[in-house]
Amino acid sequence: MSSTKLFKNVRLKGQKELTSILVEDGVFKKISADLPEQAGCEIIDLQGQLVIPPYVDPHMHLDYVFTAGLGEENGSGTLFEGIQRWSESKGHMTVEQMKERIYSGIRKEMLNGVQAIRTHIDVTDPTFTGLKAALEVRDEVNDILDLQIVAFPQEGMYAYKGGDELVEEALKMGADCVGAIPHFELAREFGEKSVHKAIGLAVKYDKLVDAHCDETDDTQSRFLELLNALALMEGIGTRTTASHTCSFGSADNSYAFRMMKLFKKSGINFISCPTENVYLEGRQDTYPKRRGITRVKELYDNGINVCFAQDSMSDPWYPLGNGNMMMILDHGIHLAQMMSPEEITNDLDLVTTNGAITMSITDRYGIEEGKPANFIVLDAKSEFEAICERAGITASVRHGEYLFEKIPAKVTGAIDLLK
Ligand code: 17E
Ligand code: FE2
Repeated sequence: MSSTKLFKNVRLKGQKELTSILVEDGVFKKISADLPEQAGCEIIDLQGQLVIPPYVDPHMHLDYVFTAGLGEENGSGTLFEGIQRWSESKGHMTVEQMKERIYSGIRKEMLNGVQAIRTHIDVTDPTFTGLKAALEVRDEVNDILDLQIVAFPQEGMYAYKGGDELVEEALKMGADCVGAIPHFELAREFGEKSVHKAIGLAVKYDKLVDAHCDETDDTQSRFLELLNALALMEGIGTRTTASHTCSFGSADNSYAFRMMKLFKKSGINFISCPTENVYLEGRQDTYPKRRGITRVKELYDNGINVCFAQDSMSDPWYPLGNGNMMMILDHGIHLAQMMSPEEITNDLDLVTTNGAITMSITDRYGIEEGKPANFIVLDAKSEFEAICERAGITASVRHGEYLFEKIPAKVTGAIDLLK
């Protein structure tokens, strides 16, 4: 028997008038202001709340969730000490323990309305504990979450012998994307070699690419330029992502001007992790102190796909993080100065649609007839209110079914007089 639901009084992005959404068998059947109430159809009144596609977190390290306290503290607060601290403490975990932490990270994100996550998983561990755990979880959550796995060489591909082979093995085991960390390799030449390798592997195994790229304030770190060029030459720009690209935020304007044209040509995607990188970068600066954030606003204005991500939840790099994409967005639009009326109307794209474009999942993502009925409901009546109030979510719906509903806090007391 087919099941139908009619969501009434829905406010969609950029629309003043309320509309209705008819869902049949888990798919958006019809989206229109005047849909009749049919017999046998469940009616749900959303009372003018804003309905948007689910949040996407396109850059997260689920294998690191809640590992902040396992080893020595990252006293310098830098990326490089983070890598050292992780290296010292990793390797003492079973697949089951790893899965437990991955699940706790996913649960936190999903309770904040996320329904798609791309996770980097450290594969510079010959036992592949993290990868085995993540592959199992990916299968187990398949119905409720789009989970993509990046074969990420946290300790480099060429900083020790055999690193590149581990990445290749991880792809054979089932990782979806090739990762890299060129700014961590021991010399520029090895960084370049790792970028060549990542693109080569993506072509060989038909995988996506997502490189940690230039996560440093060093203006000489320009692996992004090579990543983009190789992706362009192979015709896989839209399947390639440059994550972090902090140094591009410190680059000279004339260089950036030239690069923007080339990014546009390749179709490469960008991910900025605003909370994480404002915390990790600028550590060698005194004042003025850099923010460590890539040129988000300028990429956006040039029509290049850019999105925001969480990156960490209490790991050796960053002590906080809870998967609340509205909080990430709030930090991101402050740091990137994206608050004109027009920008505020579109800012939610940075944590929804643009992340889905980055993940190459737009065939099954978005509020459009014929697509899976996946959406979230915000406790707000407009984009402005959502962002200004950092609105929470009141529901997350997957294939037309509630994953959960949240009831907004009820306020009572003398404050009522101020109505
Ligand atoms: N590893 C890395 O290389 N960079 C980061 N920002 C995190 C882990 C969180
Ligand atoms: Fe990262």
